[in-house]
Amino acid sequence: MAAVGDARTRRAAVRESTATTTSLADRAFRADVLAGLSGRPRAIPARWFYDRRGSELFEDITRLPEYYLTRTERSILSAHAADIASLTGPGRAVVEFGSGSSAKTPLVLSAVAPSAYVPIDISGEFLRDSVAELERQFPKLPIHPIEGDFMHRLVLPAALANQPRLGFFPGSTIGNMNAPAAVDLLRAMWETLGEGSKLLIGIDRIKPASVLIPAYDDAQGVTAEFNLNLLHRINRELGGTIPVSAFRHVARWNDTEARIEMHLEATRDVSFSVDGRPFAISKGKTIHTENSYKYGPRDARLLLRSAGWTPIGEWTDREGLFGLILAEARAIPAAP
Ligand code: SAH
Ligand code: AVI
Repeated sequence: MAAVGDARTRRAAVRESTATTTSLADRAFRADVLAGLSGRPRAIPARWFYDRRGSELFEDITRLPEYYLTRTERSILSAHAADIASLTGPGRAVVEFGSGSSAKTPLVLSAVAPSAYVPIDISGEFLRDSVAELERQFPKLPIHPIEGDFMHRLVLPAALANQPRLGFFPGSTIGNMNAPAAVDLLRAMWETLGEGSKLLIGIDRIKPASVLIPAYDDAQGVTAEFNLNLLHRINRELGGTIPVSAFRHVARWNDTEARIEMHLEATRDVSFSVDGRPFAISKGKTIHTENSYKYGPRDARLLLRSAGWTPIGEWTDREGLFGLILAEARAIPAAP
């Protein structure tokens, strides 16, 4: 993963590191797609949604009336920025995981008087545009973007050595992992940020399917386009011949697992190739493309504790749709 240096050399360093990061990402994308189409059930990890087009479509999703998550989390952040800042204290380096457009970041940066900002995202071009915008808004703040997969080991820029840290993981992106992967990631964040660090994390809550399904299957079809863009991406980047119009977007609430599932369902028997390898999918069969797990308040706190993060503050909206938790990395005590 590519950590990027000081302001003077940042752009050149990003360009240099991007070549390596990109070719590693290309290989990982190819491997995940070929394995995912060969396995049963067919499934491709959700992180591959985010090429430039996918990141733009996600931004469109955040503005949909049905997609309550973004505006709710933003309203919680605005309402409680001062409380959050008094619990974190000033002068921390803010490290954001899956920063995307960094649209919510100014709310945090303005409140916590950070010493530096480190946005991490797999969607490189989009990350660079977001950083350029933030540099305009916070001209004195050192910004060190990292293009890469936050599921892999992460080395923070040397400039952050000895600086206290605040992790920021908004948007309920943690919900796109199953519980073991979520705990692994939270533990890795603990290791990366270090004991005494804080983590501000947004986690979407369990609620009726009548609210959840439209949030993931909106009337304008933007989420459908976001999901189908994965097939376009496979065709573009992996020499695929997938007939995209033969697939439809499906969003399901799986109550047992407490998750929204997104699938791409074949509307007829199809055969195609990817990277020269043949595949066939029968009518009605799906490719599972995303899980979005939802958590009750106690579940969310347990998840954090399981990875060594002790909740020290929690905020929600009036309807209790979404939870924002501030947690502290404490040494994990021996039982009991
Ligand atoms: N934090 C923003 C964006 C959420 S969308 C918000 O709250 O609105 C999820 C973001 O995480 C996308 O920008 C995507 O590119 C990024 N992402 C998803 N999986 C990732 C991974 N494994 N490593 C790094 N970034 C990832
Ligand atoms: C980024 N992530 C938390 C979004 C979610 O709600 O699971 C991605 C998304 N998928 C469909 N709509 C939005």
